[in-house]
Amino acid sequence: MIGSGQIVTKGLKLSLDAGDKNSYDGSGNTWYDLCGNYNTTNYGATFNSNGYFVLDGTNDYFQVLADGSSDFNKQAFTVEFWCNVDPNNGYDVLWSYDYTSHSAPYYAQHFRAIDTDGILFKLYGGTNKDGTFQAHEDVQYTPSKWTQLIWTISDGGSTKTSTFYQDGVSIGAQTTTSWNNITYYSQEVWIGKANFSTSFYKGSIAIVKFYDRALSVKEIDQNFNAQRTRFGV
Ligand SMILES: [Ca+2]
Repeated sequence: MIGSGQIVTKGLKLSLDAGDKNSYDGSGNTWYDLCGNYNTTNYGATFNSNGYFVLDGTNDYFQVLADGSSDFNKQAFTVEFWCNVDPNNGYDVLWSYDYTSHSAPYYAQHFRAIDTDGILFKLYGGTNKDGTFQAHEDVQYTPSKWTQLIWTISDGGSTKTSTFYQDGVSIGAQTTTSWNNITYYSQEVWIGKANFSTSFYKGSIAIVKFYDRALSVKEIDQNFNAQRTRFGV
């Protein structure tokens, strides 16, 4: 079901695709990682045979790993989604590998849509939500359509750049020159929820990928063009 063109594979650690029968064949609670690394467990999401899962915004989510330590604890990375966000009057968390509880220091890898007004992303990085570093937030995007959403962090030592992309195009970048490394914890890696009760994602998710490096603009465009036809984008 992969469209024309090749997906970037350098640094690819997780590749879930509900439209590829090698990743999900329509039955069972395991969403298989095409990289063979992190077979992911489905907690409640409904499969649609057109090649995606629907999450209800109430209690549906996926668990990639029970403890992300040593696997997802990266200082540079890319998280890619092909999804259709249904604004849920709250927080629609796409990807979460965060602190143990919803208290300081809060977030690490936290990629979510903020849809109280329909058009915001927000995420945090670093060691303290309101302290040493708050990575990148309030980037406008367009919800309620099939779309490719990507978040990259590039690591240049103390200089790091966070960039959001929608449909292959940068929609906001922020460079910080005094970034402490992200502190990670022995915590679950989740798709569709975080460690607070109002975090459940509402909408559809077809593809999730994680790279252990920041993809370039050219590579992001390559991934976009490889699969845009499938989603009518
Ligand atoms: Ca449910």
